Amino acid sequence: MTDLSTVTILVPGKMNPDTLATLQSTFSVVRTPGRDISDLSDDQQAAIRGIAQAGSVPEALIDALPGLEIIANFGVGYDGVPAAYAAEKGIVVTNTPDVLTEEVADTAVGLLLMTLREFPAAERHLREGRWHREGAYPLTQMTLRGRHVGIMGLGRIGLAIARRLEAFGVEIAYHNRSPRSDVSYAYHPDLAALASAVDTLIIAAPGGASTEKAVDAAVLKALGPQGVLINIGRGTTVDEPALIAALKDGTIAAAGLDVFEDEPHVPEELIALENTVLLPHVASASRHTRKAMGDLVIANLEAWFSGKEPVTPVSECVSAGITCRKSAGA
Ligand code: NAP
Ligand code: 8YV
Repeated sequence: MTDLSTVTILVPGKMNPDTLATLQSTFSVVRTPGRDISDLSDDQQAAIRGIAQAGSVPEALIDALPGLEIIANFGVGYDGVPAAYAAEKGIVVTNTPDVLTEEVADTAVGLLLMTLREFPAAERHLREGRWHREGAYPLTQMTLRGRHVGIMGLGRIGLAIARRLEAFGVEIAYHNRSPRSDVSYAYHPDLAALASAVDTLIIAAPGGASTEKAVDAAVLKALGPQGVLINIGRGTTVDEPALIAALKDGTIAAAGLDVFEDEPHVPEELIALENTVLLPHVASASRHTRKAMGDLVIANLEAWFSGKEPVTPVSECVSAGITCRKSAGA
């Protein structure tokens, strides 16, 4: 049985403080401010057997760590981790599915209502004393009533959003690369066709090459002038300049965004627009859910270094058949 306190884990950059504290009390943790490990000695680099991180892992970092066995990603989305590259080298990647699904779906529905019913602007109206001085906040042009919602990415989170929206009495359709056999919502194999069929498009798909700029000018045009875009997936899935143009010229009506192409940089043009509601990537950001994510990061590392299979390996590692330890007792 491996003594986990002898196992060296690199934790680069920001990490949830409670998770970091548990990592530090369980493993031998090496901290670096970012992904540059040039300040670590050769011995320190050679000792690293695991990475626990939120964000990205450059291929060069993987190449620089000869003893690396596992990358435990703090987050379900692992578009910042070259999982296929790691798998080729026999390095396991894990993520944090399921434990954040309900929180993120709650946020998506909240963001949808905030965007349609202009709640942030209505609240500002009250706080600025304008209700008292000028009277009631104007009636909103938009409502959830009668809306037809399309979901790009009907996976764990997309389905949790759909189930919530069923209770709101709206019609639902979706686009994935493959249809699901367990739902009766209308399936559209083409994203632009989904956008044409609905007036509200919610993105809950992963980032990465397969979804890069999938929501482009043509999809926004198909969504139409009553159209509302909600993105809680990844910013890279939306062509941001095309979205800004569409919001400015009335191609679509409004957008609610929790994620952006180049976080934490949000284009000034998006911030200046009145028909946007912008959140700083907070969909899973409660103490409750972040603790559950951190616990799963730790459970994956503990399982691996105790000689067991990781709890939640990503699909690239499962397909590569590398979820068992490379060498027992290593
Ligand atoms: P999931 O269960 O794997 O669902 C992903 C869904 O997207 C699947 O239905 C998949 O269906 C579909 N999809 C994948 N690639 C696609 C493509 N190229 N085109 C169209 N559809 C595609 O993942 P999840 O747990 O629901 O998480 C989804 C994503 O949400 C994460 O990857 C992450 O980026 C994002 N997220 C954001 C936050 C936040 O804080 N804003 C929090 C958590 C998660 P097919 O395989 O059939 O295409
Ligand atoms: C977190 C997320 O904000 O799980 C994801 O994919 O985007 C979010 O839950 C992020 O992972 C924290 O680093």
